[in-house]
Amino acid sequence: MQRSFAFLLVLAFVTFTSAAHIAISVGKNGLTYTPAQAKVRVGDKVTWTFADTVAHTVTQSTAKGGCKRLAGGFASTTRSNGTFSWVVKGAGPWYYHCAVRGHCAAGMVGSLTLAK
Ligand SMILES: [Cu+2]
Repeated sequence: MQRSFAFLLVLAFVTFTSAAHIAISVGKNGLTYTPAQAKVRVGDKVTWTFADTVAHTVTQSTAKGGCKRLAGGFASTTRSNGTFSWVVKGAGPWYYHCAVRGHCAAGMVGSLTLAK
């Protein structure tokens, strides 16, 4: 009885601390993020991987589908390789776009929303 209770405690601990790793590719399929919409949980680590011949950014937006940078929001540098990561905090949803000239207007936007 005592042993199974300890096991349950361990199980609960593992369940509550297992943050997921969300992978999003940048520019792999044109001016897009793949996936463009991702479900996340608080504590998850989101990693965008840049792999394109042209440079892009991951820049948090002020509004859904918007091309304006949110002051104090997450923002990567302009790059064509490497990664940018952000750990989910707050209630969301979070919207982001590519700040390279013309890319956001061409539809290069993404969103993160909390999984129910
Ligand atoms: Cu871009």
